[in-house]
Amino acid sequence: MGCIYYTILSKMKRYLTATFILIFLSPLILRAFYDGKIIPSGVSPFSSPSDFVPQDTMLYQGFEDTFPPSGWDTLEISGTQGGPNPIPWCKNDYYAHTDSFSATYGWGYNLDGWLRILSLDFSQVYDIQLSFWWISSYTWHVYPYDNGDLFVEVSTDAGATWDTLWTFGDSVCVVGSGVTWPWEDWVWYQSTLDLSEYADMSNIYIGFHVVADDNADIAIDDVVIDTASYAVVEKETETSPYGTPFLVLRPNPVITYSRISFYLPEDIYLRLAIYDCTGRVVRILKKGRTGRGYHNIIWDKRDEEGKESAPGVYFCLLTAGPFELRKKFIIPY
Ligand SMILES: [Ca+2]
Ligand SMILES: [Ca+2]
Repeated sequence: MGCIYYTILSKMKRYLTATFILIFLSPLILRAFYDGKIIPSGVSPFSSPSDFVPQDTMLYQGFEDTFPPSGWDTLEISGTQGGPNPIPWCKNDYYAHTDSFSATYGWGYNLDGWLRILSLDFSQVYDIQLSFWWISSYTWHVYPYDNGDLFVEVSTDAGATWDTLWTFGDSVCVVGSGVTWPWEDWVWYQSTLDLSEYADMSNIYIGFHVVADDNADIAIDDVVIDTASYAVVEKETETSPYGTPFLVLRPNPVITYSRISFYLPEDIYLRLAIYDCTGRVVRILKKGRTGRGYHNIIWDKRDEEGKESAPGVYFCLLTAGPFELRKKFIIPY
């Protein structure tokens, strides 16, 4: 009798064990063999999620707190103060556009002074817009005098060389009835500059640069950098319902190369890139305006330097306007 009970219990145990394996472990087993390759445990896609957090405003500065603000500096090449307001760039309450303070640069002689934003990281963003408010005197900077300018300049080599993107304008209008000047003395203006050409780059410097002699005070306030980012959405689309984009990567696992195919329902700005499992960009395959329809790109496992990518888990990410598509793939050992 005891023997029978033992046999039944033993069978039940085995049955229960098998049931346990089927119910609890099968999703894990299936997942492990997903894509035909065991995924190393503990590898989480995009282990640096902050790299991929959607970001609309990368920077806002109203000059209300510490000066220079954290991540900014001032650089005075030359200059002699002319009036009551100090040089170089500092925080003052004379000309605030919003709240109490702005960044100001007093008038003077032989002026060459910078207020710089240091080391901006545009490597994960696109559609970069810099906007800022500025105020000064048309009379002293343009007409009838032409005693100086404010420039906005951008450096991609940590301040060694600069591209001038903007100045507040030196065009002279005929002053008279019915003719307005391009800008007025001591009126706040907002200017917006497109910095999208610096997308995918890091360590970008932006300089507000005064070059002047016997000029007028200059102030800036409410500096904003707006971007669109390559936010990852949990979405993998294999099928191609017409009117929605899709992304396919075959073969996967990638042995020697893979063909990346995608469909765009409209003519759109896109970025197609390969990332490793830490979120690092391995290779940017395509960037720029791309026509509606089907596209194919062959990827040869190589990174930007031409080096073959190591075995592991990777992602192909397509960002196109409102669409973000992601494909996980593997380079096997
Ligand atoms: Ca302010
Ligand atoms: Ca000028």
